[in-house]
Amino acid sequence: MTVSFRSDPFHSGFNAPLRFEADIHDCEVEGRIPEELDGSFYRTCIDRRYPQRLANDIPYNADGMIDLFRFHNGHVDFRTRYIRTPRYVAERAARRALFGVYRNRYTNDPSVANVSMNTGNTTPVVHAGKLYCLKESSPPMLLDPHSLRTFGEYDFEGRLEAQTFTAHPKIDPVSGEMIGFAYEAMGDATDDLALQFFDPDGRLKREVWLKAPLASMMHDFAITQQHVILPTTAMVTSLERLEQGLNHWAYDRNVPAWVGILPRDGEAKDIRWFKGPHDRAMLIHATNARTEGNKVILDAPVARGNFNPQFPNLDGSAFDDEARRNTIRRWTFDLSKSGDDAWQEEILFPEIKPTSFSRMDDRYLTLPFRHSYTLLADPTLPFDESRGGNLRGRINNVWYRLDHHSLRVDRFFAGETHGLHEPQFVPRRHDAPEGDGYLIGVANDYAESKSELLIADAQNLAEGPIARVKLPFRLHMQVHGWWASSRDLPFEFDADPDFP
Ligand code: V55
Ligand code: FE
Repeated sequence: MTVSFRSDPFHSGFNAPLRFEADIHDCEVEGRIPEELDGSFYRTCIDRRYPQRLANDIPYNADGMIDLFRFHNGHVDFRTRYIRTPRYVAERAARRALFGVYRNRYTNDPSVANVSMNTGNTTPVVHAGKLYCLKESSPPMLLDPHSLRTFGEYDFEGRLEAQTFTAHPKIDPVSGEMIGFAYEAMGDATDDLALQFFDPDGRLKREVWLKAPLASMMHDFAITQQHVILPTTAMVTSLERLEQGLNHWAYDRNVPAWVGILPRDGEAKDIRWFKGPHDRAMLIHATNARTEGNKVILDAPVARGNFNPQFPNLDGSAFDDEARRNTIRRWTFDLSKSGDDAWQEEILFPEIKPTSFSRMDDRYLTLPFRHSYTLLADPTLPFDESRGGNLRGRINNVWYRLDHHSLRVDRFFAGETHGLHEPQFVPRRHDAPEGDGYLIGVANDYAESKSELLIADAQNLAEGPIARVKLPFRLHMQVHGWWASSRDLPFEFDADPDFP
């Protein structure tokens, strides 16, 4: 069987798989990289090693790759590696795809019936010196944070009982603890949830089991200093769907959005489920939350309906492009009112329709904060179609800094042949005030078919990039990124003999 991606419209053009691994010592740079940038920028990406086995598979099921941009003394080294998941290893040995459609074990080749479906393709997270590459349907993949070598699937020294682990665990910047959760925690279509609490040294010290009101996608959650917030979505599944060989999720417009709130030191009986209207509560990523007295306040981009055309509507209706668009909302849950399971909603930036990508200065997670950073498509900004192709209006081309106090908006435009991935905020120093630092992230240059990492002054986005790290090839599609400063993750910059 030959390897060909020709019949695959998604994995073509700029999104064609890389299928190679690279090390670049001392990347080419335009402009000047601030010496304050000292640390590691990781990004997990999708990059199919083999053409998909079945036509109804989706990009979320592609193999995971991890990129590392390592900053020190104004220089940057780059490295990328496939994540050696058990699935990757099995397919590499067979020289073909053995796994079928997204999160559906009934569509896999019988030879891999007992092999993990983990792709690790969603988020890189560094905690207590360990690098995890996460997929919400599996345990973490553990990697060496320097060489990017894969150690394997990781169950926290046997302490993780849940079968899954979120792609979006949270690190409490005050205590250094990590909190994670699992949905479908006892396997496909189960309504079991588990919360995991880690000490600052990365040890899983407590797992709390709960029941969800329904088995639904729960891609992200939020924490405050006192509470854990667990939003369900109307993306539903069932064993019948899976047995029929269908995609894991369908969007059910009739399901209410439930949001569970539990004290961080609570037990299963302490959870309180709030109920919102399904039709305006598709939360994929949370920005930040805090507890003020009896109130829990959550800011997040939220859409009205199905967020991704790769998941069908359960009632067979056509995908609604308008309903997928987010607005930034503030949800206030009043814990003092018993018997009232609704919450208050305020739309902070009614004119702005961002993607669900939403980041902030992570040192202020759980705390009062001012700015968030988001990725958008702004079709009114120029795009040079003669050089970049017919992508005008179809790509994310701008980062916004949103001021959640003054409602002011600042914009970063990458250029008229460029698209952008999720931005990453990096503080100027570990003790700099909130928002004082850099916004960094990868851009696609569609004219050159190459990628670059852009660096902006987060307090002066309109000025454009202050430096560009130029790669001599294009990179793959990022899902999420992560910054680990050299204080949190020390490294020896020039010690690795594997660099050319
Ligand atoms: C998301 C992404 C995933 C996934 C489930 O953006 C949800 C949401 C890249 O994989 O498996
Ligand atoms: Fe995500």
